[in-house]
Amino acid sequence: VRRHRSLTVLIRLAGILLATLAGGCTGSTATPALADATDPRARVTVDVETGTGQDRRFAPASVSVAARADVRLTLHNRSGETHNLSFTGRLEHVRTRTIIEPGDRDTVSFVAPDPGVYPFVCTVHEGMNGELRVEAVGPPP
Ligand SMILES: [Cu+2]
Repeated sequence: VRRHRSLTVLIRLAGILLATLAGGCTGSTATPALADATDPRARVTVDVETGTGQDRRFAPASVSVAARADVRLTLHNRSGETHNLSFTGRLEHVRTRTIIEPGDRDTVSFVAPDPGVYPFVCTVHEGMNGELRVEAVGPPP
């Protein structure tokens, strides 16, 4: 009978200890998860292709990212001609190498600026253009 009682006490103590540990864990992991979800410097990968053959266009011609995101934008030249992707205006320092050969890719990295529309062109082909839409960072869902 005595043995049975001390076992019961041990089980109760273990239960209290587990409850305390679980509570401590929940409290310490909640904050970093929330911080990740609202991190304004989210990393974003953007893929743009050219049309094939002599189809001189960017596909898609309009891409969107969140303001202040760390953007890695890749242009994949799927055509039979050389192309590039060069921003104009406030983002004009962001450009791939001037000559991307057919089949090749080039990647540029930059921080998305304030919300707005930022045009880009291919400097080899007049009229071949697209836009980056930078969206305001909204409240977490
Ligand atoms: Cu071009």
